[in-house]
Amino acid sequence: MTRSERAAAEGFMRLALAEAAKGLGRTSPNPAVGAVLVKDGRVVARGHHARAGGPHAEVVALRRAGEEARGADLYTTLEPCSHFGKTPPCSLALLEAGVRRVFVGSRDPNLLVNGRGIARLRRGGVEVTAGVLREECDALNAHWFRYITSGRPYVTLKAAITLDGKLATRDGDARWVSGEASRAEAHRLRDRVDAVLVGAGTARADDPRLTTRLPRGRGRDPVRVVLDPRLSLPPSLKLFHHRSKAPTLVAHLAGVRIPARRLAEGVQFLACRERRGRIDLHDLLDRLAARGIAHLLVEGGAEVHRSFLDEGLADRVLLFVAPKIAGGEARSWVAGPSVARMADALALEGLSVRPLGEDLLVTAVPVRR
Ligand code: AOF
Ligand code: ZN
Repeated sequence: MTRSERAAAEGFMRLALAEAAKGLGRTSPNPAVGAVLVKDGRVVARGHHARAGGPHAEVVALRRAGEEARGADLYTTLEPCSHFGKTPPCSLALLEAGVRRVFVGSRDPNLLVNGRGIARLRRGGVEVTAGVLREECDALNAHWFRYITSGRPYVTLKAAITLDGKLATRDGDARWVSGEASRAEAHRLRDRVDAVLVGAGTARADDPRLTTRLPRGRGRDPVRVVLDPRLSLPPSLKLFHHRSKAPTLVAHLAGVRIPARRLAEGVQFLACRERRGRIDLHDLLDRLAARGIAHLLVEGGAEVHRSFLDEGLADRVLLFVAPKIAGGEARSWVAGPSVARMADALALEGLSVRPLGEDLLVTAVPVRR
């Protein structure tokens, strides 16, 4: 490809990425995928994958294009599939429709596909260019790549903190640490993940709803998960009552008896294995994955963040840092004892920072040891 051809391909792939983003938080356990069909430099159809079990992005675009698809180029954020799953293979549909060239963003790591979609297209005489805006396409589905290759959800730890790393004041006051722009972003985040989790301490202290509140009632609620190992939380909490289409899952230790009256509340109970007196997070994540949860947002508190970090189960950390200093013995966002030597501190990489209103949004990835 010449430089100008690559620039043009990237332009169309950006449109496909925008299509794909429409599905974020709605397609699990499937990826968010977008596709654009182009003929003579003009977009003839767009499509995205809207929900698991529904038609794939490529097929949505093909249907919309009709006869116009013949001789057109397809730009898709993920390699077209080659398997008969809930729907027939997209690579065959593309061949039948007479698409001329295919531009692919991410390679599909799903063992059912994994290069076979591209190979099938090439065998059928279609020219395939792979890896167009690969980084952006991979980033859009980072959660799904983790899920499909390891069978456990991708975990994002989120906290709103002061400049000195505190979650709240000495008295536990946290209203509010971050500004309005950060809080709005936190709701956009809930809209895009499959589930949100908090520990019992946070559920008790903050009584959160964990729903998505976006302007004009847009957005959808994630599944709500609360860690309540011994079922000691009061049933009056909003989590257990506040109406949502999304269920609330109460993770508890296997063997703890569920009082009959609690079964009537409409929440679901998840019996988990015990590890050192606590809920075994590996077991919990397996159970969430089995329910099709590919992206889990952990919203605290400090003990829970600590446990996910200690277990090596945090894939990404998102910190909303507010220009405030709480000082003294107020709680840090990560509980537990400090390391003795700085050389032993938990290291993170891939640090990025962006301003959000008066705050900063800091993103980083824990280094795997
Ligand atoms: C999607 N949407 O747009 C594309 C996917 O069970 P199925 O038939 O829906 O197949 C799901 C797999 O298909 C998925 O894991 C991924 O490997 C591949 N591509 N999936 O849900 C799409 N293009
Ligand atoms: Zn497909």
